Amino acid sequence: HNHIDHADLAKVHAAIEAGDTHAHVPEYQGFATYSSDGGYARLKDLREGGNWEEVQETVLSSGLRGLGGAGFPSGRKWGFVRGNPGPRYLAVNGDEGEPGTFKDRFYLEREPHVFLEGMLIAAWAVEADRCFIYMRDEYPAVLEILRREIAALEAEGIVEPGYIDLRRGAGAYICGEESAMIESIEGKRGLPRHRPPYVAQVGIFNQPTLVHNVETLYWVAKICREGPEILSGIEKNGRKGLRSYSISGRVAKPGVYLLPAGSTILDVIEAAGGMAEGHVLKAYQPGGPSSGLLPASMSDVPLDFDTLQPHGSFIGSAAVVVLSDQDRARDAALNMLRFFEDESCGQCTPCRVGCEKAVKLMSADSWNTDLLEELCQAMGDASICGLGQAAPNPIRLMIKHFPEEI
Ligand code: L3W
Ligand code: SF4
Repeated sequence: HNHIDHADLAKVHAAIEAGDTHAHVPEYQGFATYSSDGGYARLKDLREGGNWEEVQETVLSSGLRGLGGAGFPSGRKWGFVRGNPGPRYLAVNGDEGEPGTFKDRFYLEREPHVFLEGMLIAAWAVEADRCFIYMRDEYPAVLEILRREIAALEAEGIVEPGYIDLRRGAGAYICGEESAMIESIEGKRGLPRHRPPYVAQVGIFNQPTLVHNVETLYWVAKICREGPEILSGIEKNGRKGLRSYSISGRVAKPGVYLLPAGSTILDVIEAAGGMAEGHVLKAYQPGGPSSGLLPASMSDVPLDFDTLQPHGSFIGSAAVVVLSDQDRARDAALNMLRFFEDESCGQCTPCRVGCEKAVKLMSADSWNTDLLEELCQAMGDASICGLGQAAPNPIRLMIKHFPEEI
């Protein structure tokens, strides 16, 4: 992990093109190192006389989209939240619960202040009265780092004591769904709300709330310090920007790899040191279990927002899991549905009962595909939130691509 100067965009891009995918990330950076490297100067400038609409325009022109999974244009959210009367809040979704996703942890353990500065810039832009960081309790090191570094910000007078409220999740996947997270922050059981109203209008304690994923805010700081070109200036296979792929499974070197957003599964595997010895690519999960499994024959699709939808999948949080000739796709798909069955909040019938029925039907030697298709339709059409709506994806993709296994 070589340290590369933050301002030196050309070097970062050249390093990435040369395959040094971690080059831009220095070793752990505490407050002293970050601030001596120019950290928080941008925030101070903005607070002293910046124009939030100019910053919003910069973020929009970078092409930054929500990196928790849904890919909503980040800058547009600022306008929605600003459009509603205060007090307004900012909530950071750090409940990185998607199986296979560990990119937020990667950045928080190395560059916590890039994320924190991005959060404070966004909070400044929407005039947030308070910031809540909802952090996964399964990341004890991250919690310790954040406690320490938030205390440093308070000691340095960058934020008032208590302005940043660090909250711990308790291990429920559904609390990563933004409205369930808000319920949890309010001290209630994490049940997703119906939308509309969107959280930008009615969020924490019914106030307008800006919700961003950790990595999204990390890039807000990078964009504000180095310019929108850090994302918009890189292009591959007709796609612009960068993606932090969390890659695991049958590869030689699992980890987080920052690659151009137009990368294919073959590029991602190559970055991860190739396939594990003795394994041949059979299938891959492109973006969390809700994205299901795609066959090796689909290895030329750019793994980006919008490119996988026509194939019944999506990139989500870019959690890539690689399966080999030594795995059965049906076992992995069944495991995905078991996960959804466990994690369904139980609030609505199509998801609560649908996941359970799907697990039973998928456990049969031979699948009743007509019944499964009917079940998928009901779950997709009638579930309240993304968990139940996307749970059918692994089933449908199995029927389409791996009929010989089912
Ligand atoms: C105001 C409108 N705001 C949309 C906002 C909305 C939210 C964002 C996206 O995530 C994804 C799924 C998987 N006025 C608005 C508006 N918004 N229209 O934009 O909203 P939405 O509904 O498209 O998606 P979502 O429910 O936020 C669903 C992914 O999440 N997923 C991932 C889970 C786990 C992780 C992790 O561990 N990091 O992400 C699971 O399914 O890709 O597409 O802020 O309020 N008109
Ligand atoms: Fe809960 Fe599932 Fe309904 Fe979402 S779809 S509200 S997780 S029961």
